[in-house]
Amino acid sequence: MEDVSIYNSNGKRNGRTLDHLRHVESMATMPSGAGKIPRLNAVILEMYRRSIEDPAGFWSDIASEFYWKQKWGQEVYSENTDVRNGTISIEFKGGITNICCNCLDRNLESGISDKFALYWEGNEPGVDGSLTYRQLLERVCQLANYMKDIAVRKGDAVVIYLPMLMELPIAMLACARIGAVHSVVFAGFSAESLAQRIVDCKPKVVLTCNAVMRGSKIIYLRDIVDKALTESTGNGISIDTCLVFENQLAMKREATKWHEGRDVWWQDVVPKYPTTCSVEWVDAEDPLFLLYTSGSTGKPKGVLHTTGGYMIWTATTFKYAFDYKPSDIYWCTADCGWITGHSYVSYGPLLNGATVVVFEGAPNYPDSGRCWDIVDKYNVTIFYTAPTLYVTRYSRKSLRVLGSVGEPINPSAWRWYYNVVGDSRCPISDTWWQTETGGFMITPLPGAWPQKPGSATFPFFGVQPVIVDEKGTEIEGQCSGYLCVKGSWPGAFRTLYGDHERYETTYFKPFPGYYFTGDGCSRDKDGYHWLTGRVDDVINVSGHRIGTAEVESALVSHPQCAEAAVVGVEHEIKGQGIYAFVTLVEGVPYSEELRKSLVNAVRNQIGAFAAPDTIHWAPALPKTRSGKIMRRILRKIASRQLDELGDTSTLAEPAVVDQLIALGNSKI
Ligand code: 6R9
Repeated sequence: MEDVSIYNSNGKRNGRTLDHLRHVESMATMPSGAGKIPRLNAVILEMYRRSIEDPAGFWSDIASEFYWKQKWGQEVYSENTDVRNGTISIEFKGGITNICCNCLDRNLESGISDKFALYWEGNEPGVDGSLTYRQLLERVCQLANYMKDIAVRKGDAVVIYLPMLMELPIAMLACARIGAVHSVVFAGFSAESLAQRIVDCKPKVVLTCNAVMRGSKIIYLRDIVDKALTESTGNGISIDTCLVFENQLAMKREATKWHEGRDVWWQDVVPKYPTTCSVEWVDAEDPLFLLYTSGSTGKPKGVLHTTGGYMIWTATTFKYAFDYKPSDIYWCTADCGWITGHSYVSYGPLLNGATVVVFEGAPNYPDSGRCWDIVDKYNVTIFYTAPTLYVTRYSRKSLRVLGSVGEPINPSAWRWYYNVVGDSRCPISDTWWQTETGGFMITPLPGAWPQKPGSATFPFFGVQPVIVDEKGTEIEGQCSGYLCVKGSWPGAFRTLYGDHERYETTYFKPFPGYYFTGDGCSRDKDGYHWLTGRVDDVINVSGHRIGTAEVESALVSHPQCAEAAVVGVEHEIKGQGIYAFVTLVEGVPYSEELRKSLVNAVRNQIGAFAAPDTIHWAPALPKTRSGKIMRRILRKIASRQLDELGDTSTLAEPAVVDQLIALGNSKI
């Protein structure tokens, strides 16, 4: 291994040292418990080195394994000077391809047409289904043909509001096949949130189903869409077609409310279409999808991903971070309504020809052993979930690799996952990434280097994470600060839909020259990365990203709420819980009823998953003299770290703090 140098002659590239990997090299030559760490380390390190020193060559080689109608030009780079201060972005410029063709047609040609693409496990145990690669392609083509017939064209937006039925990945792939831009809205979002997204992206068609069972509860999705469409019409958006899948397990069509002329039963039209459909070839930089995510202001951001880079990124990260082998059975518990479901239920695994378990239900229904029953039933070998998933019981024999995502996993949870679930056999890939990054950014690669419980370890190929201080100066060695990324990577989002300025301000202005992640991070003496959570006003509840501003605006829309401030607090099960300080309109008394109605306002405007766990009545909020709410203090009060309130002297009315503490104690 001594022959492998991970540096160029001066140990630098473009002024950047590979210091954060220097120690890994030394570890690779160190005897470990199991003797020398395998040769793989050196191979991986060499790949990483090349990905940084020769990104064009590195990504071109990988991209060549995919189908391109026309190859990209000489350079995979493009100068994106206006946004990134000259930083290159990796775009496969000039390439023409289609991601659906790469997920399906290309894999079929490689001879896996009868391999299972999807195993579907319904809400009720015993209710299931499956599709081979060939069958999946046929379903996708039928829906694609239908959409073409109702004049959905390349570049048109399609909103998908579906639960985890097989029709959800089918719908995504069908859009991709015809060059339409899908925007999946998590089926837990309320009508108002759905309407907001519809108004923003103006889809040609909305795809949904009549209802779904979530645990023992029924949710009438079509009626939610109906309400959202009525609201959208009020905002000047008219949608001609709403395609409704009849989800018979939840509700028969006879019982479904209907908007004649607009609503169309999926089963009445789609199966009539041919099972082949030509591919719409798109430019590598043509948009693939929009996914709305929370930011630090009230309005959700339409994160836009394009085709070529995203395809290469999700495929490659999936393959390496999960050490994917063709015989694996892979299950990711995320819903396709979030980025994890886009990249690691649909695209990443299907691009690799993997067999994917799609689970409709809730992890604790009918009981908390459900997840492990599913692992056993399908012999799942790679299991990818959020640390807050409610899991008990014991190890499962089939498991080989475990993944974690969504929030920092604390060392004791890590050990539990490793020892109990993985039987101390399975490496854990703690994958740090974001909606914006398209795929994994910092993650262990199984077996490549020693793990540390709770650390996401090192960057994926091509990623250069940097930690900066308040002034934006890069800090070397052991340190903690703001996590940024230098340079670009293929899976990077390209803009915020309709608001490129916000894209620049949010991500590239805070620390000029870098992409700012919004996360805090520390690096230990061995160079391992430890994510410490968001440093902005975004909270992570059970792996769902929620902007405090969104919850606040839902609360203040309540006629009796004068002001609200929301912070995240540690929560045993959800990772973070939502803690809301609420000031009522003058003269309105506190009451349990009012508390409930405030929580309902959030449920109705965002969705049940964003409902506050605690409402803390606040006669007033602590503000600076310029009127800014001091969230730092509110966070301390919420987590009862009262001896850590810090300097309160800059407050306009310091007494407010004591009042809040007193009220918190009385637990109203
Ligand atoms: C993939 C996803 C992104 C935010 C991100 C960070 C947190 C995700 C993490 C993690 C620590 C991990 N996050 N993975 N924190 N360790 N392995 O979750 O995307 O919904 O956009 O959330 O989630 O705070 O900034 P998204």
